Amino acid sequence: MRLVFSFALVVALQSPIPAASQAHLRAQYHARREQLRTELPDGVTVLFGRAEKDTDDLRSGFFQEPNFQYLTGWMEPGAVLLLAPLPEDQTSPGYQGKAALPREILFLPRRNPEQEKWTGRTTGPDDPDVSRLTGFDTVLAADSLESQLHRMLEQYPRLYTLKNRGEAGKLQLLAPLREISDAGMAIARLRMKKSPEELALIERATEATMEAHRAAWGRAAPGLHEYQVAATMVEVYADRGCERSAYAPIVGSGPNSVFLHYSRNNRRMDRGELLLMDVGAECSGYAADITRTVPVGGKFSRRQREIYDVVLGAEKAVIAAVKPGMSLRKNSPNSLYQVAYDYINTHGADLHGEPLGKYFTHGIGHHVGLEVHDASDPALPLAEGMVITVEPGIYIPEENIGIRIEDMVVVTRAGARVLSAALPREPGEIEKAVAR
Ligand SMILES: [Mn+2]
Repeated sequence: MRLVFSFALVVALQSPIPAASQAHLRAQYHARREQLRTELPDGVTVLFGRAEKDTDDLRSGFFQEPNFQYLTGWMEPGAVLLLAPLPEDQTSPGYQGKAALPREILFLPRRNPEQEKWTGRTTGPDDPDVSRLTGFDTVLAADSLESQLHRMLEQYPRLYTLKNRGEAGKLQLLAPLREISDAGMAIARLRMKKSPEELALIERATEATMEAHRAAWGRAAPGLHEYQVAATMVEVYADRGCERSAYAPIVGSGPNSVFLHYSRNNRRMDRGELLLMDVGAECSGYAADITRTVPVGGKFSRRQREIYDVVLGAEKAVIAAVKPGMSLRKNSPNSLYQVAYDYINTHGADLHGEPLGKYFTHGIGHHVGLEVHDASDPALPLAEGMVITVEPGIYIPEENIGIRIEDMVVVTRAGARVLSAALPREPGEIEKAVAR
């Protein structure tokens, strides 16, 4: 049941699913917009969904802007969301004018038969069932945004949008005399804590990603190219119903294992090398992010194993330290990064007898959700219901050793639950799984 439901979360608005869950989904998106209004009580918020032509990249199809998806669930291109704050005290001056305005409007582009020949049927603002399909009482044509915005701005002083998006400039043209404030942090703070429905989707992405890693272990062998391993992994999660990769697969063998975001994936691997796979699925919009490092041919060298054990020890130390109040930031009193760094720097050594801390060259983790590096307010400590990765690594180019172990973790009331715990990390188990 949960699977059926969670699968429905994103596609609900376009596919026939039971009326009860449609109502539930609409209620969830609506509740998020209500929360945002509470966060931004003094102004009008305008958010732009992605347009069909936002990018010239022909390698990927349309996908929705994640903040827009979070607040509306609407997955068609070119939509705009306009939110007014919650109605205030009814006795205050000006209340009558505000009460006459819609609290929220979804703007949709008018249907365009020429465009539909290329990209398919869209929902238009005049479609008779548009309110039911979108979950919005007021749905208007996108070309009326300007007039509606001006009506709203007569009543409210401030204007919010996502300032890092290109449309912020467009909005400034529509309201040249207004200072535009950023809604990004307020939405990020909402997105940090995952609902049970979101957790179910993240678990589904994690399951599919674990299966992809297992398939890669069965395939990786001397003579194979990195992209072949990547292809096997992508095939597995696509076959499990995940629509795309959450990020470009990172499959690095031997000397490539030390490059943090290596994605050329074009090298032929040899026996005895390390193979680092940082690959994750996106399912119904939600990402997973898992890394394992395995020995090609099935046996870690003594030195590889030494370094592996340090990374694994650091990962375990960090997971044991995860709880509400801890932080992902490097320089904070409850820093999980510091836990990893201290472990790494006090275990093992490089070829010159130096401690290994300097080879841990990135952060300890990040939030995961609609985006693999999910929106977050870095000043906020971890809290129950947040989903993060824990991913210590050691990269020693001089030895062609790059090892990262990355797991998906939910912060619980007292500690952590590792969503990817079923995917082996112990070196003995890994060797068994890749042996040939
Ligand atoms: Mn990561």
